[in-house]
Amino acid sequence: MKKSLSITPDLFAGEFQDPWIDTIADDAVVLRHFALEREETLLAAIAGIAEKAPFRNMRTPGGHTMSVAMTCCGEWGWVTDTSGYRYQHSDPGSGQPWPAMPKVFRDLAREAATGAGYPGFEPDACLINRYQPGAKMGLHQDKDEKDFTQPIVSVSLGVPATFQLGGARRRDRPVNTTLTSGDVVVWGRSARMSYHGVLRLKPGQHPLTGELRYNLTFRRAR
Ligand code: MD6
Ligand code: FE
Repeated sequence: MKKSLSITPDLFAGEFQDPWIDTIADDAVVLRHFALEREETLLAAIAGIAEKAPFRNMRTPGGHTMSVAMTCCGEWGWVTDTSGYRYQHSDPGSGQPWPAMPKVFRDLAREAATGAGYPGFEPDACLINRYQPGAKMGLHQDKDEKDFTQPIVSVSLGVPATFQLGGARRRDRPVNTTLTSGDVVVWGRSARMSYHGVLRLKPGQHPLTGELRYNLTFRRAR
């Protein structure tokens, strides 16, 4: 806690906390600024992964090319092509196993999950999303995992984006929240199957990522 000079009463002692927690829905929280001190380390790790497994714009089963570029690390990588969505051990681009999940990633995911009430989270999959201005992620559910009792931990880096969190039905009206660099979303339990998406990225600048936004999504796939 900050020390205050005795001539000014410390009226606000304890009221300004960083990081802090915002609850955006039942069983869905944003740990604001939780990863802020690790931004540079995380971005360096992303660059290392992308050297081995480059970002690519994958195809959806419907035949569209996603505006968000993706790569993966960890035991399981999430992929999509015209035959569907799935988790697989290898990068379809190279045929090689996905790069290992860096310790800085695993530690962050576990600490964030613990902070949100999910101790013992051990992700085996990390999807890395890269948004350029204009990129977006339509409303979807994350349902390709095996065990829906496991939470999802999602880390935002770079340019801010508007995240939409709806309900269990696509038509449920979403709530919008702005995610800035270092914010970590953790959800599970009753929110685990909620529809969610990211609005078109607005032009912006971040000192470490330029015009880009990155998102790390940690999951237990199997
Ligand atoms: C993104 N996130 O923030 C996309 N999914 O770029 C997701 O699709 C997501 O943030 C499940 C849980 C948290 C998420
Ligand atoms: Fe998702």
